[in-house]
Amino acid sequence: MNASETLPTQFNVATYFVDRNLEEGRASAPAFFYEDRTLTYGDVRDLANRTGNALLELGVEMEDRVLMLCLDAPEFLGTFWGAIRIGAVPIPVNTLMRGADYLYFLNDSRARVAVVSAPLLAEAGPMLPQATHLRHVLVAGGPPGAYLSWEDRVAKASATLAPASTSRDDAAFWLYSSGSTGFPKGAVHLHHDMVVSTETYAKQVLGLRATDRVYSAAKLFFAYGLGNAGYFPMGVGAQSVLYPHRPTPEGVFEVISRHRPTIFFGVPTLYAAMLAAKEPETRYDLSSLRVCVSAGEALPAEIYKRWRDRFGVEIVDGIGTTEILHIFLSNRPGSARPGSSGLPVPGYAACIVDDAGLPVPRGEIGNLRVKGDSTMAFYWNKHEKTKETLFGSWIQTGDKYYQDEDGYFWYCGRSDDMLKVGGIWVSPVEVEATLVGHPAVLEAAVVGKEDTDSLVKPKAFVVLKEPASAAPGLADELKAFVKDKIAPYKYPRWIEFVAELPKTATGKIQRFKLRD
Ligand code: 3UK
Repeated sequence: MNASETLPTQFNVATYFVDRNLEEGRASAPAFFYEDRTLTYGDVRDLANRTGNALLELGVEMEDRVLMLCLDAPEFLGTFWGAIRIGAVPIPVNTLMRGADYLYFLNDSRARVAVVSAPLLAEAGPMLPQATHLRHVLVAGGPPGAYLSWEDRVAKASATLAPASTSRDDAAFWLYSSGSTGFPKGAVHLHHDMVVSTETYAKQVLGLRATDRVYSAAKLFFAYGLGNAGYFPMGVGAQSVLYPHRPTPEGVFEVISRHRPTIFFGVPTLYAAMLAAKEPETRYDLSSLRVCVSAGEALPAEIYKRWRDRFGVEIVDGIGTTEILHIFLSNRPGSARPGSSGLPVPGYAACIVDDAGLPVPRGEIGNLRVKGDSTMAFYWNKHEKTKETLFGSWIQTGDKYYQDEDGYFWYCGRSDDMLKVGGIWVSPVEVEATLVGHPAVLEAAVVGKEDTDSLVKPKAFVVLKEPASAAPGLADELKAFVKDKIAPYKYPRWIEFVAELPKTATGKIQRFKLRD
């Protein structure tokens, strides 16, 4: 699908996802369930317009960035759509990160305004005064402290707001993506991108329609969750369940039983943890589900089979990236090939190339390249990374794949050292650098190791400064040390003490030698 053939040149994507629902008569139809509240499509429109006006009153102009450190809550919806409506550029960021990460996002994006959910102020608060371009902070859902109250500002602002005259190719929002080395990269997405993902994957693979009710365990700040629970349902007038808490297996089972969604979106690690829960089928009712979706990392065939046998519903695995916005290779409900990533989503093309960019023979492993009109325009301020990633209409994902004789795509690992842990990026380099900050550690190397569910978790090989006098319990101390210093989900689940690390002649750690 090419947006230039279907969308007008002047196009504000907030009208497509917000206003169209009202034009189609859904003003009082439920759109979001949040805690004990129901937000109708009319409520969402008002929330977006009021937030947009509140941002305008703070001096936010077209193209200004607005950083969003938001839980899955009304402030996310209001800020995301309100900012887009005025032609500003919202940047939802991962709420599981640390203060230093937030300072980087603020300064790299030069955000003028930040909207922060109150519970996240404890981590981000100390960094806010150091952000060079930040003028105002709005705090939602709790005491604003030294900052402005999002609720106050939004309540006082007008609910009438004409959309800014953006073009379909203006920047609409950014999403940050981590790499193995260097700082995260801001993927710049345009006004037409969300339309493309909705018209292709959501409608043509999932068959999403107004009678669906979705629940995504992956939060809205991930590209995956943003589509699943944010703009996909709005694209068809469906309903979405927002859950601002940590998606533990029990919590997720409870949400599904209580809200009875028709589609559930998870990641393989969560499906494995839900399968390990104690007799969930006797305590929870999953009968509302017509399909489950998995992405973020490859879904092992074993988990697919166990889930289907246990709950009688299929998990449809598909691969997406932050840069392509959503899923571009996917299995189809009813005809999955377990363990594979399926076939290209209608509207996308995929090919496998060697390191020179030439197609490899069918069945051989190579680099995955994808063509589709939801792909980012570029990485903000990262020209070299952009050139290494985009090739005209094609983007190289960094994944190794092969295609079988029937055309199905099979994931074979990354071409860099990056790990996907519970569907979230972990850079071995960052974990190693953190471990080396501990006084007992001389050197460290981090690689992915499969757990009992065939899902990858970080494992650290550590060389100690004084191995002979290592304290008992040092491995646990090192795990706690990493959890305390960087985002906790990155900590090594196993630590093995070794006398030395395998290295190249130039002293570079050979992680591949540690992988088995
Ligand atoms: C890996 C997969 C095998 C792969 C995402 C759905 O995960 C998403 O985006 P990210 O930018 O990560 C992208 C990378 O994750 N990956 C994702 N899904 C699969 N590997 N099988 C899969 N099914 O390495 C890819 O390059 O965090 C997922 C929708 C939108 C997304 N952004």
